[in-house]
Amino acid sequence: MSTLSAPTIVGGPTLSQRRELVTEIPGPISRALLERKQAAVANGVGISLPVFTAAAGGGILLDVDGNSLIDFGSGIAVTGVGNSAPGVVDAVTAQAALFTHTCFSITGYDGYVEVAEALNRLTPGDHDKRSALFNSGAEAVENAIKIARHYTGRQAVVAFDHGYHGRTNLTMALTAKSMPYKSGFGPFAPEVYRVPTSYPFRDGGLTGAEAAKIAITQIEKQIGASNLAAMIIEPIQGEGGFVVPAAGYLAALSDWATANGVVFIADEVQTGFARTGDLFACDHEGIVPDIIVTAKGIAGGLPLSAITGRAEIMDSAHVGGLGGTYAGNPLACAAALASIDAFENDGLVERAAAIGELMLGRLRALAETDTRIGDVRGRGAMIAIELVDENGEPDAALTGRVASFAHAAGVILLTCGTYGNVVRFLPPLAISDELLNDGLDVVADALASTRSAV
Ligand code: PLZ
Repeated sequence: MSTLSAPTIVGGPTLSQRRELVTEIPGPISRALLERKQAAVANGVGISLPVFTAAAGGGILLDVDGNSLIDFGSGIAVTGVGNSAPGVVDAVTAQAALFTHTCFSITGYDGYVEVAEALNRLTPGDHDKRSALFNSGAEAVENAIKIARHYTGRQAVVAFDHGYHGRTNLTMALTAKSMPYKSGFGPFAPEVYRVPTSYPFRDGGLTGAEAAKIAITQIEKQIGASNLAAMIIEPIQGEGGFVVPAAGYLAALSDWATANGVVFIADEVQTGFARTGDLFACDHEGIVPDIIVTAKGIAGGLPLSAITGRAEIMDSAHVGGLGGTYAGNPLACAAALASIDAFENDGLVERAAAIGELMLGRLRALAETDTRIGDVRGRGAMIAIELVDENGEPDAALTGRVASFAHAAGVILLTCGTYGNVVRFLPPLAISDELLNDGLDVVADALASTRSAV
């Protein structure tokens, strides 16, 4: 069971930390807004749970109809410190009153430098580091690849089966799954290659060393190590299904990369900043990437991303080669500094680990009596169940029904996975045990209800 209680940061307006439905989901005001959305917003921009937000904080999202929903998504692993966390709100408000923008490449400001210093200090490894800031995860990934190519003078990049790195042109090429991310949006960037990964539930239980050997052999034979600028991998795959690789897999890849002059890039956009019960997922296995990509959890909901890496690699790009109008925006930097303060001083890493224990315990107990839960996995506050049919095949339809049941009952539940059959849990670290348990009760009810329905 969870040992640590939720931190006192509740966040946002003082919201009652209780699930409560006062209308059907979505309620009438959300439905009216949805109609306006359909008339005004491009069709490709979907909403998986079509309620509109009035406020959010702690483990609760209050919708415009007055429903209090349990937040098991954190806006896809973003609001780890809480939504509208008071420290973040204060820092952003104070910064907004001073100046909102200069463009860091025109005139500097200390917030940007302070975030870079914090990242250099906190990311894995004691070597000399440099950081650069951007807006989105995809933009940071693009820049990591740019720098790796510039530094190595090589062009090829390796990504992995089930990987997700974004929706821009280069990152679509790096992302594995076609629908909905890539289909019809090509052609994609050249010199991107994909190799198998370690997926213990689906690869017959290969050891980390065995899975790494398969990937490395394919790289050596089909690309050639001397052509390879970088390999990019999520230490725990996010959109691909919360796939935790077998022990030793990441280390084997990273060692091979080092031996072959290949830049090893860890995409910690989803796993970073306490999410997995360590500050970074690489920390679990002592992996020290050449470049680490961070975003999402870094700034409590403000758009900020970063790359941090070995000084000699990061400094290889010429002055003026990196940048962007809004990259490292002062409001986002202020939010990041307040968030980083909370990660360091408010016990959030420990809280994430405790959330993981609670969730894993309850989900494993459910799996004991329900063979449709093929796998329970994850670390810290990044946990998932993979749902399968009687033949062990991915059951995306069941997964959709479980999510819909939860939504109707007032729990924001996300799905993921190459096969669309993974239910994932990404609660804010400010959530209480009571809400966690209540939300998991709903998931248990959802599974029970789908069992009785034919
Ligand atoms: N790398 C590992 O998880 C974003 C995608 C949401 P951006 N994942 C959520 C969606 O449907 O668009 C992500 C990630 C990893 C990169 C990214 C990209 O980050 O900030 O969405 O560009």
